[in-house]
This record gives sequence, C-alpha cells and structure tokens, in this order.
Amino acid sequence: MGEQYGADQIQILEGLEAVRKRPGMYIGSTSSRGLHHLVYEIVDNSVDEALAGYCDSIEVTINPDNSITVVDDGRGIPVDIQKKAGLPAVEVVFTILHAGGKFGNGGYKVSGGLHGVGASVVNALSEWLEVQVLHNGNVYQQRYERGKAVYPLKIVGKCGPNEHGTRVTFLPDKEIFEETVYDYDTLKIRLQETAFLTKALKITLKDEREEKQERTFHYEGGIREFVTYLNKGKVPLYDQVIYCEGKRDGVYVEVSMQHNDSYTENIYSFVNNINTPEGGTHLTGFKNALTKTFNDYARKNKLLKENEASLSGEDIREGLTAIISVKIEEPQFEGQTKQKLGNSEARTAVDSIVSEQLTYFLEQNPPVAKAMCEKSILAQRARAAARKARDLTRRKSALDGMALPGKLADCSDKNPENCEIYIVEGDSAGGSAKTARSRATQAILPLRGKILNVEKARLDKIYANAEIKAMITAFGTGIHDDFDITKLRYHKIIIMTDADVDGAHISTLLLTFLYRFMPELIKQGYVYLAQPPLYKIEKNKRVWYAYSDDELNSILKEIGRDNNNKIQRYKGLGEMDAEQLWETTMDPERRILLRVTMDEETTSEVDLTFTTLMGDQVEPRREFIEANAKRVQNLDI
Ligand code: TSJ
Repeated sequence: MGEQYGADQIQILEGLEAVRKRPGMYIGSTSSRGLHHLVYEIVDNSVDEALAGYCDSIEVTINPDNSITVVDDGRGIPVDIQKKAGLPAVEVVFTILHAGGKFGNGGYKVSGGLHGVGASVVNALSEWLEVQVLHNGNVYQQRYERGKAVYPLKIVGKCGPNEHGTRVTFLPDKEIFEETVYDYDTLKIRLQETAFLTKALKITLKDEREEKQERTFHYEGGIREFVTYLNKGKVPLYDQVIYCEGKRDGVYVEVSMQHNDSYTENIYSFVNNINTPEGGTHLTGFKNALTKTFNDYARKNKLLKENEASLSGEDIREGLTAIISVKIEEPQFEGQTKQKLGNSEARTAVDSIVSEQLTYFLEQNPPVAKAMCEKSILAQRARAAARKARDLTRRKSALDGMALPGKLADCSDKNPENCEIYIVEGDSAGGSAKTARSRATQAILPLRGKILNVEKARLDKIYANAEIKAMITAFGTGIHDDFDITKLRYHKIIIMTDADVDGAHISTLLLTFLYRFMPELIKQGYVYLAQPPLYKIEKNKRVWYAYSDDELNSILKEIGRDNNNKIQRYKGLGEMDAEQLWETTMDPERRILLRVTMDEETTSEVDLTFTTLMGDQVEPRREFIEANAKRVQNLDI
C-alpha cells in the first residue's frame, strides 16, 4: 500500500467493500436473478449510448467459464483524467460507487428503475473484470480484481483511427453468488425485449459454452414489431399495427397497438426501457386517450347512435395488444415497489400524442375503426350479461350463506394457513384422492371433462361455466372487482393432473384461468403443481418411485438392472390406488410440489407462455411445448 493511497482511494475501497458486504442492497439478490442482473447493468450502459445516438450494435457473449463479454461500437468510455477524482474517467466508472446518472451529460438513462446501480457494483461483485476502450487510435485497458485496480489504465495496442467502442469482460464472484451458471434463455428474453424497445439497435447474444448457440435481434420497426410478435399465434382483427410517436414537455412517447380476436387485454408499459408492471401516468394517459378518441370517433361517424351508451375503456381494450414506451430524463417512481411512474407530464404527453394521432388514423382507416367498434359493442353486451350473472350469484350467496360446491370434499380445519385444496382432473382420480387425503387439512375438488379455455371465451360464458364457478366458490376470494385475497380459504392451491401431455394441457388451462382472473394467487405464491411419479420400480418386495427418466436410470443403476424388477410406467393418476397416491404425491412429508412463479421483470414473456399455449394456431403451440419442456420441469420447488 504505502503513501500513494490518499483519502480518496480509501473512500473508494470502502465504497466497493460495502457493496460486497451487502450485495442484496445493490442488485436485489445473490441468486440466479442477481447473477443475470449483472449483465443487464452492463448492457444498459451500451443501450444508453445507443439512445444518445452513438451506438448501433451490442454483442453479448457467455464465455466457456461463465464469464460475460459485452462489446459495443459506441464512443468508448472516456479515458481522460477526471479532475475531481484525479483518475481516468473509465476508472471512476468502475471503482466509485455512483448514485447513478451523474456521469456524462444529458440524454435518457436506462437507470432509474429498482436498481440501475451501474458498472462499479458489477465490478465489486466480480472475481475479475477487464475493460478495453478503443479511442483515438489506441486500445486502452485496465483490469480489476474484486473491485480493485490491478494496474493503472494503460495502452496495450493500436486500432484504426476511426475505430471506437467499449469491451467489458467480467466473472461473477463465486464468493458472492449462490448460482454462477448463466441461463441462455433468460438473457435471450431480456435482450430481445431491449432490442424491440430500441428501434434499429442490433443486439447479438452468443453462447460459447458446450451447446453453442447464437441469436441476433434487430428490429427496424421497434415496438411495432413487438406487437406483431406478441400477436403471433393469434388472429389479428385488422392488418395494421397502429403507431403513434412524438415528443412533448421533454417526454418522448411511442405507442403501438393492434387488436386480436381474443378477449384479453395485453398492455405493457415501459419507462426508459424498464418494464413498469404497475403502470403509472404514462399508462393512464394512454387509456384516457384511447377511450375518449374512440368514443368521439364512433359518435361522430354514427357507429354509436345518440341513444346508445358510450363504450367503456375495458370494452375497447378487449383483445388489445399494446406497448406504451416513454423516455424521460428524470423519471419519478412511486408506490410500494417503486415501479409505478409518477411524472404527471408523462400523462399529458401520452394523452395528447395518442389522441391526435389516433384520431387521424381512424379517419384514414374506416374499416379498422369499424372492426374495433363492432368488437367493443359485443364486449359491452357480454359485460352486461356477466354483471347480471355475477349480481345474481352474489345475491344468492348472501342468502344461502356461501354454498360450497357439491363436489368439494372440504377439510375440517378452518385455518387457511393449514389448509390445501387439490384440484384434481377427472372423477376417478378425484375418488382416490378423497380416500387418500388427510381430512383435517386437505380438501379435494374433482373437475370433470374439459376445462374452459378462458382465452377463447367471453366473460358471460366464463361466469356460467360450472367448473369455474366451483373453483371460485371453493377458494372463497371472489373474482374481478370483488376479489379479496384475505378471504382465501386455502394457502396451497395444488393442481394435480396426469403426468402426460393431456395432463400438462389441463394444468395450463387451469393456470391460464388463475393468471387471468386471480393473478394475486400466483404472485403471492399460493399456487402449486403436484408431481406424480412416472415409474414404480419393484425388486425383492422393495419399492422405488421415479419422477423422471433420469431418476429411473439412476435407480436402476443402483439396484442393478435385471429381470427381477418389474417396472411399471404410470399412465395416469387413475392407475394408482389411494395408498400409492398418498405416498407419492400427497403426503406433505414425501411429496414434491412445484411452486408456480412469475418473473415480473419480463411479464410479456409470462404472458406469451400462456397465450402461445392457448392460441388458435397449432404450430406455434407445439413449438412452444417442445422448446419449454425442459424449463417447465425446472420450476421452483
Ligand atoms: F459502464 C460500463 F462499464 F458498464 C460500460 C459502459 C460497459 C460497456 C460494455 C459499455 C459502456 C459504454 C459507455 N459504452 N459507451 C459508453 N459511452 C460513454 O461512456 C460516453 C462516451 C462519450 C461521452 C462524451 O460525452 O463524449 C459520454 C459518455 C457517457
């Protein structure tokens, strides 16, 4: 150490030491999620450079040792000495903990969401990190280990006089992260989303580990293509993707939308490329503008008669896929999780830009306006019918004191925390489950026949469906505006279906219903999938169960593969007697449950998971099941 370490340097080390002591404070968690967050933190800097207009392409590589390399063709992080710190700017970027957004000037910053903490945090949490900057014909380089510079910034070579850019490689520290293996698909989803949101930016993802793969995302149409992508596998109501763009009061606004023939609304909002699942002023501005503009147009053009009621926002948004993307210099986030945009100028900017441009679009495209109007009017009628049905059941339950469905075998314990409900496919499996269960805490609800696909049915039909009504009354929470999670009667809702393709399909239908109508149940972790075994192996009167082919093979390897074991392949729950069902799938001491979770940061992909599976076109559905079979098995336990 010695004298060259002044007060500034000591402060630097203390800053990064704090990050290593409490990493969760800076990147949310040290799980797989935090690990992937490191990549986004670095890539976001290159995206900022693209938004400033100086970078066209970004390349992200997962190296064989699970280190990550990010290269861009931007101006290169400045290398000149920054007066205040007395260090090259690039060294400041990597070694001084920033509040964020202080470095550089003007422009929109991708930071500002929950984290957005920057390069120094990534550096502090990496075993080592190397940066190279191409600038003025020189290649500058510096290396850090656990946040500390190994040598001062130096020139290691020459480059062309017009070459420029930044390259960063880092290896996440195994002392910090519980998981240090990168998942290609997780990075792919996020980078694709970033490419959609940053028109014309080219992003390449390469996997250089054993299973080599590579994808490039490059969308000249930006969020227009995002909407087309989200509507893939559905039937659009008209060909055009409606697009509005403009700038007002320092807010840059982009909106794209297109209806499909389904009944659900898929709107995603972003601020500076960060997903805002809780919406905020930008989303409110959009909804206001759409409702008002559309009703005005419909009245003016006699699509709605004078004596007819105006269309509600919900009616107009039925089957709508839309992206709202705003860029703003100083976003203010509100709400419990600080994910809701609060800037009021974003509301007025989106409202005025969408109102003006949508009015023009509708006037130019009367057939589109007509199709939208007809769909909205049908939605309005279905909503009225559904309201009537709901009022009726509400009144009924008030009179009867909440009649539980007849098929439900309820548990005796009345404390929801102790209680679980098994939703079981088919009457015969339901019968075994009723015999097998632990009566005090386990309730069984058998479901008969096909489960309604809520993606393909209007509200009135959904409320009239017997299986759906049974679930709603059994859960006790109510639905829609009446939903109240504190009334939930079971803290585990367990879907139990056959371990085959049909069973998986039924699970998906049930999950789709829960996701669309009671998303809080999933968000708060109350929903589970039971895991029945695939095989039973018997040898010398001893029994083993295997839940996968891998497990079967390892059991056979252990006990010896010979003619004396009788292996039974379970085709369905119905093949197990009550005792077997209890032992393998229902006994809380021995069973495996998969908790269903959703990643809020890439909500659009969760949605796609459900809609692709449920959509009309068969081909994308099969593609999806094949591509995700592996992942579905890896759901959190
Ligand atoms: F910060 C970082 F290390 F995470 C990082 C930054 C990582 C990578 C892969 C790229 C970058 C980065 C930074 N790419 N481009 C830039 N640009 C600047 O830092 C920059 C360059 C010039 C000027 C200027 O005003 O001349 C300003 C800035 C912010």
